[in-house]
Amino acid sequence: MSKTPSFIPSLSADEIAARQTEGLIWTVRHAYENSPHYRTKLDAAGVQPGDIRSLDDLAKLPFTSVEDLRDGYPLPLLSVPEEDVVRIHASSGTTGKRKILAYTQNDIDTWKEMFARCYELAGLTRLDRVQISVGYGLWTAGAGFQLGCERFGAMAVPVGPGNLEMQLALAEDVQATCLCSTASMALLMGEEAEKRGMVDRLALKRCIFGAETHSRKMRESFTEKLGLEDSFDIAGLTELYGPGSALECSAHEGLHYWADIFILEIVDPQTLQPVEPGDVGEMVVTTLKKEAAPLIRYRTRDLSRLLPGACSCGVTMPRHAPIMGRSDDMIIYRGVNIYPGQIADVLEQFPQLSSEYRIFLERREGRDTMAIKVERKAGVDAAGDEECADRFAITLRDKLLARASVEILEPGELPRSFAKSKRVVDDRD
Ligand code: DLL
Repeated sequence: MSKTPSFIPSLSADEIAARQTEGLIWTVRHAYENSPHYRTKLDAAGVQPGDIRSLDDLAKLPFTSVEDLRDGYPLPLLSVPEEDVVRIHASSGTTGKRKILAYTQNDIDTWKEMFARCYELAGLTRLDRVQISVGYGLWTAGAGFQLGCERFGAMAVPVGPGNLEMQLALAEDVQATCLCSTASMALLMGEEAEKRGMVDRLALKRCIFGAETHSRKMRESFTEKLGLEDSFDIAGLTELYGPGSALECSAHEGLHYWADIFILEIVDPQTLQPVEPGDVGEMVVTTLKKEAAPLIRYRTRDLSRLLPGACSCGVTMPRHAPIMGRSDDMIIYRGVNIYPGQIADVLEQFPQLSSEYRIFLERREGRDTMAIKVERKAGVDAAGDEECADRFAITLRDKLLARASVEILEPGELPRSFAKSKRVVDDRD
């Protein structure tokens, strides 16, 4: 077998900075000259392409946000003639209109290289059999995992999500070694494999999972139920090609991101000023070679932090922490700001409960109420439910300063998802 080539460039910090400078200068000129939308924005901010000469000049540039994607819909930020567009992808978007993004062939090729690096970082070889159990079609997920897998040279098994019976039968028949899915889908597969007592017949060693936040508990649960050796959190968003912008390495000390393909800034979402190195803030990305729809200081709404210092795995690409959630996921409940992930954190303290939860918000007689539904783990005695629910509610009150009613359901009773789990049902106005 020919050796798997290395896709991950070993660049020093100076080399990365040089590529970022060159890419930034190119991107601003390209966007200014070819996108009426960017030209108007940059003119309004008093910035001309010639003003951008170094990475320090990034701060002069205006931010781009999801609102900018509405302008020019269905091909927002388009910066190439339409004949150069070879594909579009879309994501549902949290607020109303879907986000559609266009790609040139070079954009697809960049994405492909970026993703091949992810498979390499996750320790795959060309002999791996990669079961791709995320959505194909308009969503970037299936297309991204597939492109990267073929470029890397492993065997893609393009199943798509859903149909657990078929997923497991196929995983057994082809002896798939790597599962690519959301954390929710991996959990579903694990639960089903456990129910059928078939984990010993599976050959899955790794799972590359992403597209949503996950808790340690959720990861431990699917790792154990699927009999995995290791799992890797993968990040990405439609606006930035799709999945594959960053991946955890086997050291599990954060996600390496491809700093020669985009610049990542972390800013305070209120002041839009950079946070102190290592502090949590909103992830803002600027692409360095994206042609069809370049991003200039695009506000992703995702919250994370940079992890300074070198990684013990030896890869020189910088790292960010796992994505903690989206600023627009924040619930304001009786004047307190709560992120769904904080409920997951509380769950970590209750070994008798599963990783799953749902938050229900209602307004009754002018007052907000919050009900949290969690699940007992299989094999745990239901006699302890009442005491456990009381303790959960007290922990929530102490940690989040929020009063909620807590209900403990039977194992597996909460709805499961093949894609991204919906954790919050907000029925307030
Ligand atoms: O979810 C792309 C993707 C597919 C990534 C499969 C990884 C795996 P969108 O539908 O545009 O694209 O949603 C992007 O999902 O802004 C984050 O809020 C969230 N997200 C993506 N990856 C992670 C992750 C895909 N690893 C939005 N952890 C992003 C937490 C994630 N959240």
